[in-house]
Amino acid sequence: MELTKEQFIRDFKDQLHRDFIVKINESTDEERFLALAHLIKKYISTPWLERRHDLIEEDVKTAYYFSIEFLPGRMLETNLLNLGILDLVEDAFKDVDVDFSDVVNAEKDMALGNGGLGRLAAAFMDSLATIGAPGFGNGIRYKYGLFKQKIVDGYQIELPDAWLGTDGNVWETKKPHSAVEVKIYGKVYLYPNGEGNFEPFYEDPTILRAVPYDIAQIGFQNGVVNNLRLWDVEIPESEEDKYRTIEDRRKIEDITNILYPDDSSYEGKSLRLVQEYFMVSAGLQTIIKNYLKTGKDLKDIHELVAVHINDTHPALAVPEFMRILMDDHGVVWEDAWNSTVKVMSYTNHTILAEALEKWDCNLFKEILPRIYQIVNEIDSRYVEEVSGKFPGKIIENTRIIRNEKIHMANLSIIGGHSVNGVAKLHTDLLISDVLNDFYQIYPEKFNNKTNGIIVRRWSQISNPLMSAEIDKLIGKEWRSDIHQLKNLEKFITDEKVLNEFYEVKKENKKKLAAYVKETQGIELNPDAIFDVQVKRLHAYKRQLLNLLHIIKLYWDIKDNLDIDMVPRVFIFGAKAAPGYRFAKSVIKLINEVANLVNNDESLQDKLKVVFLPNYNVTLAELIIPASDVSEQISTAGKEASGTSNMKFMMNGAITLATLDGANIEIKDAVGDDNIVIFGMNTDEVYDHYEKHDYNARKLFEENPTINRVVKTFIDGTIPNSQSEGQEIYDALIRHNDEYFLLEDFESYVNAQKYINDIYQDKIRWSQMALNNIANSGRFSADDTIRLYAEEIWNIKHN
Ligand code: 26Y
Repeated sequence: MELTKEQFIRDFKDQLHRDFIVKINESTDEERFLALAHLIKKYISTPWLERRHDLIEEDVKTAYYFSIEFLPGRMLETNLLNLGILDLVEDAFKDVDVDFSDVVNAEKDMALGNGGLGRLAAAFMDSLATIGAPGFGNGIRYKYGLFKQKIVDGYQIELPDAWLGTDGNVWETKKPHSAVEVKIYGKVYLYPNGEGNFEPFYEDPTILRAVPYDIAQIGFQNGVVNNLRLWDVEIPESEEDKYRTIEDRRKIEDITNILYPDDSSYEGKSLRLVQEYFMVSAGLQTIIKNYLKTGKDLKDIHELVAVHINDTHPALAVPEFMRILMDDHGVVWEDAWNSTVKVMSYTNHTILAEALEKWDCNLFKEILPRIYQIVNEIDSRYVEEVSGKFPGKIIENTRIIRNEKIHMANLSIIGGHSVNGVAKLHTDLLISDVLNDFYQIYPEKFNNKTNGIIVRRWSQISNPLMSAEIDKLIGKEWRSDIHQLKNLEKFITDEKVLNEFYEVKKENKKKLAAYVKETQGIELNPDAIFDVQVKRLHAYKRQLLNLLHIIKLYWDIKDNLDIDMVPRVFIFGAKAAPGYRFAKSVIKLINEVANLVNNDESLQDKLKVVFLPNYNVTLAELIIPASDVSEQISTAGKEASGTSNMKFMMNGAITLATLDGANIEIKDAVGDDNIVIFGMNTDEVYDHYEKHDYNARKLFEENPTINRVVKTFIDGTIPNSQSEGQEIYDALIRHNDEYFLLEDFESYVNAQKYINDIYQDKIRWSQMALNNIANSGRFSADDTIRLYAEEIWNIKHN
């Protein structure tokens, strides 16, 4: 946008004056942040308002991305950058003597998501706007985001994340005039209406008012402003007298109160089902209402509307779309179904069986009586359609209702025209294994869309030093055309350049070290290798394998205090689902090993272990630019894609990885010499499953290193962790090590040894790092979303 620094300073002072009646030098950072956010909203209000009107008037097909999670983190810098005024504002703040980074830090991290899936949804919002595509988000305005993690005596403690405070979120705008009603519970009776359809009659339903809050999604320097719509629940005025006690009211308010803190382990909690339906119903009613404003026929709605189901949580979009078309607008089943399938598409984000959503029929029927009828009908018609054409077993495995449960993935696949995985390997596994039965029936529905990241956030915003260095070498065009990073390859043998990148990394390490010193009181040596694993804590992600190796290093040093090794700092960040016992025990053990190691002077700082509490997007922006080694060590075949792997790569960290998820594509991008791969591949893992021949105890008994390391958990070496240590020992030895840590251990140790060796060759290491940066452009979410736009949604973009 066109703006001079002087004009901005005037606008900003006016805004502060109007909002808080305060002069700039007397204002707090929070006041400055709020005024700046308000000013941004003012700058974009016109294109934001016009966007939806234009799309409706011009009959432009629009995609609606439904997700139960959105994880944008902080939005101030992204918004300024995308408006094209980040540098100008920073400069202006210098002129008026305000520290811009303090203003940035006054923003709370918006964490309406657990991890990868939520972050991806937020990234896609940015990318949709950036490629100028008509794509809007639909989600829930949780009062409490993902819990805040504290560590007390080594244990994870969860505190509520009251991110909305008392004044709400500055970026949002409440739109009461767009509220709609959503019905749940009660009974429903159908009366034939004589036109081939039924008229439903609801007895005693609970009626909810769904109120949208909109958040602008600003495209990167292109004038486009899309919308993310988050729904909140209220009691409708007409129903007020039904809710007389605080308790009664709370039951309703609870619906949008909390984000479920589970990631990849499904629990059939009725409130979650209500959340899912609430969001989907409110969103779809609005979409259909807006479509009708075009004056077009409902049976052609698929020509202007695409609805995306981000994992199965919004899968009720399928029957709800049917319901609205049929019950509210009299469309007959066949036409409604034809449109629904063309409108809907679905992304699968996991192959872990425990994360596949299934709802108990009785619970489902009680909460969503009309939707249950429709799902039943979809199921019977599906069975009828495929029977005789496919083996009974395939039909049984793919139908929606089985063993008194509703299978949400099956509903999403049958009810849509597209199913995609999130990395090549993941999609291959869906096709060959997890969803193979569906692949037999609908091969044409399957496609891959490898995940991507917002490259601007993970370079320009979070790593300004590196970005300035890149500018110096290849000019600034890469900031808007990320593929130009490839031009950095020219410098791969230029020692001066390599040294400069090395120094940039060191500066970033010092910044992180200062934060660690301040928050944890632990001193870190910036010449050590910063070896980082940050992600949700889950057995399949194998933080425990990392810890086993740390314990091995501990014994190596204790055995030989003069050992020749590059000092190593292991950094962890990970939240565990509050009910996930094993994950919490791993956190406790990481913290107790940290205690043991960091306080043992005989190790001479060769080894340090840091667990950084409350890992979130904001902390990632500090940690990732300071990392040398990116730990991506999941059991092969388990991590659908991973996205932090891409962020680390972009910041010149070397990936230490199994051949899992997008790690494989990173390897293809950088070449075998610029990544460190170890461990079993997926075929070898599957082989163990088939042959049932894995024997962890044997490895434990026969390999002396493994033996010593594993025994460390139960022999009293690690302080204050007897029961957790026992639990981990049991998981590995008595329960046969479900994720094959012990089988991959040796290979991992060797890979780590290799890292130690090459790090000593500063030039070689820096070449690897530079190669990673130069090839990271291929993981831009802008490109990913272009493929969604072209191959799934059929929407226009620039
Ligand atoms: C049903 C409920 C328990 C549930 C809640 C959250 C199930 C799954 C999830 C979240 C899954 C998730 O975050 N999956 C991750 O998605 C990323 C984006 O595609 C992938 O990169 C990552 O590998 C995958 O674990």
